[in-house]
Amino acid sequence: MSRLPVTEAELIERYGPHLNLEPPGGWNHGLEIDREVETHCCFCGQQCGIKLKVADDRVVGFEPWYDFPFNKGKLCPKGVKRYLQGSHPDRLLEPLVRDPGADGGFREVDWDTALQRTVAEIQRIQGAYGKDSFALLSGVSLTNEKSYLIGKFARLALQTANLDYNGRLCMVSAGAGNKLALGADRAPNPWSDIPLAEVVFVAGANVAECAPITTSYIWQARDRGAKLIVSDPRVTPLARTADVFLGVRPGTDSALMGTILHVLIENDWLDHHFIDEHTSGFADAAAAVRDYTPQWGARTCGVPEDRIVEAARLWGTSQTGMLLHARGIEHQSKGVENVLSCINLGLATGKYGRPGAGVCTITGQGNGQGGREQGHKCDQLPGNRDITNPEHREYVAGVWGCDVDEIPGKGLTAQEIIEAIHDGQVKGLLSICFNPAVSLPDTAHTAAALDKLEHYTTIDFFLSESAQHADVVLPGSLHEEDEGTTTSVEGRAIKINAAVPPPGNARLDWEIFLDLARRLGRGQYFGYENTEQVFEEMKVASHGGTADYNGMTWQRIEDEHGIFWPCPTEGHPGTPRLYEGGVFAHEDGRGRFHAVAFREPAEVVDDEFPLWLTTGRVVSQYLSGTQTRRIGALVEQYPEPLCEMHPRLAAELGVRTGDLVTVTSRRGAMTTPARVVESIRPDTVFIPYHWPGSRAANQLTNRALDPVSKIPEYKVSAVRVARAEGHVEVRDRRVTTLQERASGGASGGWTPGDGS
Ligand SMILES: Nc1nc2c(c(=O)[nH]1)N[C@H]1C(S)=C(S)[C@@H](COP(=O)(O)OP(=O)(O)OC[C@H]3O[C@@H](n4cnc5c(=O)[nH]c(N)nc54)[C@H](O)[C@@H]3O)O[C@H]1N2
Ligand SMILES: Nc1nc2c(c(=O)[nH]1)N[C@H]1C(S)=C(S)[C@@H](COP(=O)(O)OP(=O)(O)OC[C@H]3O[C@@H](n4cnc5c(=O)[nH]c(N)nc54)[C@H](O)[C@@H]3O)O[C@H]1N2
Ligand code: SF4
Ligand SMILES: [Mo]
Repeated sequence: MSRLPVTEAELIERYGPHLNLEPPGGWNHGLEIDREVETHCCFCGQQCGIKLKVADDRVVGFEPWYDFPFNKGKLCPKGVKRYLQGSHPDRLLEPLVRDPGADGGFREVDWDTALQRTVAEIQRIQGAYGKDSFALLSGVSLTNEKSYLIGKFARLALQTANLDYNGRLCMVSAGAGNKLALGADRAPNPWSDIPLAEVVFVAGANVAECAPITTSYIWQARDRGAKLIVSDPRVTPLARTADVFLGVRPGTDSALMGTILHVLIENDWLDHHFIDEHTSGFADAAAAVRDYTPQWGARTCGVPEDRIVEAARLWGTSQTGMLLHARGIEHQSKGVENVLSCINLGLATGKYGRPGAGVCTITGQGNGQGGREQGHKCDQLPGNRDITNPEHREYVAGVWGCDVDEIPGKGLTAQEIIEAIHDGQVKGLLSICFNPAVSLPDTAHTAAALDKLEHYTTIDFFLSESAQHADVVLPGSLHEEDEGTTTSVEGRAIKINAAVPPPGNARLDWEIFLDLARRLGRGQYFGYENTEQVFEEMKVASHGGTADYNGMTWQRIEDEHGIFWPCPTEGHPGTPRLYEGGVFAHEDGRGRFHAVAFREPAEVVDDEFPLWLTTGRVVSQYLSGTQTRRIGALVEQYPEPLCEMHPRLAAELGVRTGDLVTVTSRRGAMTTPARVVESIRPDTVFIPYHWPGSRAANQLTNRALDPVSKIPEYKVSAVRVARAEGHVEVRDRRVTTLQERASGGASGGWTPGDGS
């Protein structure tokens, strides 16, 4: 087992500090290409079309796919380099079982041995402690078909209520807000609406780095004269070009949006006809912001008063406008309230159901949209149905051919499952496409939970940091090895095509679940021969739900370059824009305002922890990093987490770029190089979270959850920062560019009086 490096130190020893595996001249120099396969990028929710080049059953490169309408051949650095994962020497090729005596802590076994071990443990644990003592955690880098299958597997094969997914760390605040206010959960607009907007308001989204293709839609709007408003504690690359930059203090978005609503009301920049005819609850929402004057908003959010008023004026006096939000406002213990306060601004000004008008969340993971519809959330059945609703249960039981009582009730959410492991309620875990050891808040707490499990099986194609805690590791499939559909940021279902078979003894993810179901004696519910059959059942299961795929076929999806849901019947063209004519998805057709009163984040700064910490992403790394930390060119671009801080704070601490700093919170401490930039609030530091172990930002973050969505508050913790011994050369290639541009006088540079 010497092939499997298990610790960070071993990885570094083996591959060098930057894991750069690409030989000079590239791996695929001079190879003859057998075929090009039209498919989509495996990474973010933009789901860019891409053509993968295949030689000798290996993906060896890519070509732009100019015909796919969303990205028209454009790709970001991750899309360009994604093809380097498949042939990576760390790829898992055989099932593994934990063996403390073996080199690397694991021993290779055959599939039968591995699966029997897992099944025996499921049966032992469920026999001793009850069905719900075995939990399943899933992920939304998986296709719709796999999400659907896993939801059904948990309910009918494992028979546990405790199934949840990594979208819980990502999209759930937006999902809950959308459903509460609008009745359906999807960005209401196709992205082709963005260029039609007179105002684009980007709230808590680092568009250029995390949704790179969306930038080009915003540029198109700019070319037509659109104004740009950005709210973020950091001057992100996009924010450098903004007309109005609102440098909010972390955790104050509902105060900012509430103040904007107050100003809209004071100036009568409202669409009264829309409010009267198409909404309910305006009076209560207005009452909640009665005292949210610009002075109060400025004090609370740390943003100059006149900028808030200017943002309100631009939004309120324009005919069209799009508000795009992402995790900056959603990753909070009031994530749902933040989303609702954005939707209030859309409803108040009638910005729904028309070209160029809408409030949209930008989805995160590849299938962040579809994966939150097909029923692998703890409270959900396919079609975005509610697992506690008797009619919804009855319908799905009919499709599954089971007794309705066989479908368990609502289970625990992802973070609650970790707490339940600590409490001894959950004893066994199966996970796929989820790396909680890196991605959940408070990593020490997560690691202790994983180690406390009586049994843990995980399915992955790399030995992730979570897999290193497992008893059984099953080698699953990479994106390009299986086919199915995903649903992109726009709500467009698209076709993922298989380019190559899984290498070695790795298997397709969905086949692993079928095998497990058979071994659990529940094979009768899982008689699929291929994933197209799963799709055919899934679309029936979704019929009549808000996310209705019933009229789609794989062939149509491919021929039409994707279909927007709802698409309830054969021949239905799909629905690029929701709520046309102001008709919302609630039974009364009205959009609902919500009264949102500002409250502070779960943790606030004090004398001991005087700075705000916020966390997020950089363009070249993806999520917990298991994939992108293995791609040399991406690692080169941003090799290690840097603690971004403002020059004023750096001067107070006596720190220059490259000096090591120790960042301490109530959960833990980490030491990492500083990066001094003018593009961040002086009272805030930012650390990207893509690294494990001692380099994990989640050593510091807070486990506080939003009461409705149960999303962790990744975006707000209180910390102190001190200079540590040592200095390293900072290799981040962006440092110069950012500093040069910021000092070049764009709206980016922080000026005293901008808050804090
Ligand atoms: N390169 C890259 N792209 C990705 C991913 C990746 O890992 N790497 N992941 C994908 C996934 S799953 C997701 S969820 C998306 C995430 O996409 P984004 O949400 O755009 O990315 P984040 O970096 O998490 O946070 C966005 C911004 O929120 C700001 N922010 C922090 N705190 C606050 C706050 O209190 N209020 C406001 N208004 N803003 C705040 C941060 O400064 C940051 O600029 O990206 C997707 N795309
Ligand atoms: N501090 C902080 N923490 C955060 C965030 C933040 O902004 N700040 N963001 C949060 C967000 S938005 C998200 S989405 C989560 C993401 O957190 P995770 O979902 O834990 O992150 P991933 O890196 O996607 O982990 C997925 C694992 O599944 C594997 N995998 C990927 N695709 C497949 C597949 O098709 N099949 C199989 N079998 N395995 C697969 C990968 O190798 C990887 O090990 O992190 C969250 N954590
Ligand atoms: S923008 Fe997202 S989908 Fe497109 S290439 Fe980059 S990571 Fe892939
Ligand atoms: Mo995400």
